[in-house]
Amino acid sequence: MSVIDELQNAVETGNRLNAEALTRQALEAGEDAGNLIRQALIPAMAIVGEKFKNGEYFVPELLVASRAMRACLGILRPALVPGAFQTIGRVVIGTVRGDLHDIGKNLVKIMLEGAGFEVIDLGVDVAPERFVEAVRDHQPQIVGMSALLTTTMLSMPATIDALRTAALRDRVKVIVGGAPITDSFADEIAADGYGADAYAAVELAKRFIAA
Ligand code: B1M
Repeated sequence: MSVIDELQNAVETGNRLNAEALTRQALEAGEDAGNLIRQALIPAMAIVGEKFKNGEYFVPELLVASRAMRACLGILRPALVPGAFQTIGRVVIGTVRGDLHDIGKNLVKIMLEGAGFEVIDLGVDVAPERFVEAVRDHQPQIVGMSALLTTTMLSMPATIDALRTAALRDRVKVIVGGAPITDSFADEIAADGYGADAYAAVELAKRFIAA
């Protein structure tokens, strides 16, 4: 079994200590941090989701797998966010109201920081008013919203409305993402862009800053 397969398996089964050791081992062997995320960590969480859907896994298994994933991301982070850099723009990011999923959002945050953005992370379960307050306080060029539940994705238009009501909508570009989000949903709610993954989100953010 390759180290990638072993790492995927360790995260999938929630074996944090093994996952951490394999991540360090892979980095020491010269594996690229981004590849480890793409080829081992993200597929592991996709399988965990499938098993949960099929009734093979329950919430405790989701929790231990996500704990392992987060631990690996913590190890990979320095390799993805290299040293000091010139800040190219500011992003306020959060997982929307009612939603506690933050692994994807954290990945987007790390990749944005790696690309030179300053990121203000509002965390999870972020109410529309908190996004508005953060835009007032930090004056970002970009607001990023993440949602993983079909129920909470509706907090996205609510947040965009709140920005509009506060007369802040025109001052920021809004990027949305997360498993249930699609390009057409982004259009429907008049977001400025949809990131299918963390890499797409970074490309969009760079494009908005350059425009
Ligand atoms: Co939950 N969960 N969960 N969960 N969970 C899902 C989302 C689910 C699809 C599982 C399933 O049924 N197959 C399902 C949602 C069903 C639906 O809405 N249709 C579900 C459910 C039902 C629930 C609960 C309701 C379960 C319960 O309690 N009965 C509950 C809800 C809690 C809440 O939020 N209020 C719940 C709880 C949890 C845990 C807390 C146990 C845990 C989260 C831990 C954490 O995040 N700290 C958890 C997990 C781990 C998952 C799955 C298995 C994995 C999510 C994940 O981290 N994926 C998930 C199944 C799945 O998605 N396959 C599932 C890896 C991550 C890298 O991908 O977040 O999609 P993702 O991010 C991607 C892209 O989407 C994109 O970039 C990332 C990749 O590069 N992206 C963006 C994300 N945000 C972006 C923002 C952008 C751009 C791109 O721009 C700003």
